[in-house]
Amino acid sequence: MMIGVFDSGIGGLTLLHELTRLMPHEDYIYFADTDHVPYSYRTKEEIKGFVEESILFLREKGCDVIVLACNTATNVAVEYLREKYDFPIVAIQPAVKVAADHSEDNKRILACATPVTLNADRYKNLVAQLGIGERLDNLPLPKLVEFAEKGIFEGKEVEEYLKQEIEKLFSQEHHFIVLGCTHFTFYERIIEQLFPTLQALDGNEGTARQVKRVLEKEVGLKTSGSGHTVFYESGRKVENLAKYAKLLAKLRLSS
Ligand code: DGN
Repeated sequence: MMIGVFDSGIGGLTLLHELTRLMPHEDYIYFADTDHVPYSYRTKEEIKGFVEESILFLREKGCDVIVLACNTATNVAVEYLREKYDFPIVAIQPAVKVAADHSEDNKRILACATPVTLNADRYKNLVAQLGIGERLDNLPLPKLVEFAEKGIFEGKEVEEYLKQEIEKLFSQEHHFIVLGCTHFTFYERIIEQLFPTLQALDGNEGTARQVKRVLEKEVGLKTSGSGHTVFYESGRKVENLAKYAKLLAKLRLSS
């Protein structure tokens, strides 16, 4: 079984990590669209095109299922892609449902994502369906994607940015902070250290379980792989590939 995992850059490694924990014997191909990262300032039409091209590459490489490990891609492109293609596509989504299900009605939820995700109809419809609009605060944190892509995972600059942005909306009524961008998971510990009353939630574990369900139901999960992961990035580049393998290994060591 070959599982294709897509993100604009390194963020999807945090979901790939969950996938390999849950299904260690499957094979994975990770694709990072580093020619176009960050997606935060791109138009919806541009993002749709980038994501489509990337997932077709993963299909050509033999992936049985495609995982959008990019909330921005999900919110802009997943409907379009599912209408056009009949292979299974599992897509991550900001974990606002988990936050809603596990918090009391008088508690507020802070949801962080890219501006594209927070402005997308798909995300707004999800919030409306859950009926949590009144107790939800949305906070775009696009600079975290840029920090992560530059390999800056800690330090004064990151802490100051997080403090300044989160303090704009933070109150003692907030219980959960939703990390609605896969790049943000790298900063989970720092956020919880800076704001000890906040509990961070991301969609990685839930999405990994969903991939397993889809494989079992639609493709037939056979643990015949060797647990191997291959990395690719757009533009036929290779310069970041060693970095991805190292980061994935680091995530494994720290969990
Ligand atoms: N990792 C992407 C997400 O989950 O939204 C961020 C993409 C970006 O390029 N801004």
